Amino acid sequence: MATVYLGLGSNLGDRETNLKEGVQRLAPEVLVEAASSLYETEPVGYKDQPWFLNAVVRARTELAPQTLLARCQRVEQALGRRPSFSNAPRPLDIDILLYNELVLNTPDLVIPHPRLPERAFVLIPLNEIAASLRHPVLGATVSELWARCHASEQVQPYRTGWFEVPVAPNRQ
Ligand code: PH2
Ligand code: MG
Ligand code: MG
Repeated sequence: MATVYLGLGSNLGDRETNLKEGVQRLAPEVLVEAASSLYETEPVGYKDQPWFLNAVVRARTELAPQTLLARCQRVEQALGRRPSFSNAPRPLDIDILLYNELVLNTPDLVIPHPRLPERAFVLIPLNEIAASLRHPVLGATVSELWARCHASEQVQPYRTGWFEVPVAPNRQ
């Protein structure tokens, strides 16, 4: 069983519903066991698009990294995401940030997520649920990464308690 951290983002449609639906549709293969607050964030990269809602979740899964990626992409598509240019607006984006202590470099999947250290919209929610977690390549904790991050995009608290972790008998 692996512990993974996923970054969620939405800036099209009903953003909060998209994030909730996305988390629900990852089950039962990917069980979310903790969620950060929601943050409303200024777009990074391609600027001419609506602001995002972002969150980070911790989940447990038996899926191998590539299978987890495929699972995340299927959920993105189910929520209406279609192929587009990189950094384009989307109803739902699910990025694998960390997978246990794994370091993986393949053409279609890099873990830890390569842009994690430079994104406030990832570090702020990740710091909320995993401040003392250590980055397996950089050796720094999430709170240290956040302290030394120079990101300048605006990140505003949006709401807490958007996702209730379900109490299921088969979670162990
Ligand atoms: N995702 C991107 C590019 N830019 N900006 C914000 N604020 N939030 C995102 O989730 C985001 C982004 C590519 O996936
Ligand atoms: Mg992304
Ligand atoms: Mg993505």
